[in-house]
Amino acid sequence: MTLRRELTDAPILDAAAGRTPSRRPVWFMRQAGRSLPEYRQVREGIPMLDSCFMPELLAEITMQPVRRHDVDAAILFSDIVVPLKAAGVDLDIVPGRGPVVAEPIRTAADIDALPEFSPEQVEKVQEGISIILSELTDQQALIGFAGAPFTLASYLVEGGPSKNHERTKALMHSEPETWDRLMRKITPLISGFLRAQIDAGIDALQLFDSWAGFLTERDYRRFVLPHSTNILDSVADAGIPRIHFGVGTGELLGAMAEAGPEVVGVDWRVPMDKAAHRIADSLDRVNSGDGRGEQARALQGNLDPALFFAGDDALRSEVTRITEETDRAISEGVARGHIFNLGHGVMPNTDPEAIARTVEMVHAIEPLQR
Ligand code: 1CP
Repeated sequence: MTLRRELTDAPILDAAAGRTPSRRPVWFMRQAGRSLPEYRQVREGIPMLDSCFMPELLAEITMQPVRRHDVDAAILFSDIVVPLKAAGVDLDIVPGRGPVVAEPIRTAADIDALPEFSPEQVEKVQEGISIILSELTDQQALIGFAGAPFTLASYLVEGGPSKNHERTKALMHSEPETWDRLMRKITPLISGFLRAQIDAGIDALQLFDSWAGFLTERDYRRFVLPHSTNILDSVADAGIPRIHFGVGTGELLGAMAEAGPEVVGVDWRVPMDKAAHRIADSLDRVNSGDGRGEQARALQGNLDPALFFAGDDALRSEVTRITEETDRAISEGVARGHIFNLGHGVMPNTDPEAIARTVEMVHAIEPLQR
């Protein structure tokens, strides 16, 4: 087991904790990957899921965007289906499509037959984390991650990427007990994968509930929130910032904040100040009496990834708008800090130069003094 690094001057950790960072922290979801020619080169001929279990390769891919773009964090190169694969579920990541599960999970018997996860299955990932930590500076954080139960369950139930998640929704509504059984089966796997990364020394973690935005708030609260809360609770003792993010989650921001993360990732559709108010209002309602400032969370986001295609003037004006909105929310006491990011991942054919220039634009704006 690795001892956790003591990072006293890492902008991301300062922003997550509500301290003034030495510069405005920025990283991008999917910053590693197909937008980078050096990624395409090292991945050539190596299947995606194989690369996630090759320590030197996964460390190299994780470091590529950090070297090239001067972002303030690395995100572990892996995938949300890695713990399922490691445990022995028959699945693959199909180029151009995404994760495909050989035998979709739809009955109680299928759920009971899912294999258990144990940390030795991801030793190669832990070795990769050690290499990455030896290459990062003390200002750069390593973010580990896992898929949240709804998003992971969607791949298992649908058998692959889904446009409407209809089988998953059908299962939760028609057989709530079976749904609950599935949630209780995959929760330890997700917690276990996060714990393995924590033991290897990650500095922060993100729980991706990418597809939660397909649910109504009512269904999210009933079928998902208790399980995501359990996962975040299970890793609270690590004392590292926990980020929670989903796409199209404008209506769910308050509920997702109730799951307990220090940082809420905001999709690009919602203005940051509005997001902050929704979160603070919701937390105020559940923890009445604690005072508004206590309810504030740090926010992460939320540039539309399509803006990388729009040229520098448009990019600069969006970067300015987003930082101003967030600074206003921080000044009003409804947000605790800001980690600049996208409102979803980098698209594969993005020009890496536009990404690097955006990092410069964010770093050029003085952080709000706290
Ligand atoms: O061959 C390839 O290059 C495959 C493309 C690819 C990559 C680069 C996949 C398949 N996964 C990844 C890496 C990955 N996946 C990272 C790496 C770190 C980084 O951000 O730089 C991360 C964080 C993920 C997490 C992930 N996988 C999510 C959550 C984040 C999000 O984008 O919402 C999801 C939903 C997946 C599933 C997945 N894996 C791959 C694809 C193409 C998909 C999405 C498929 C779909 O649309 O349903």
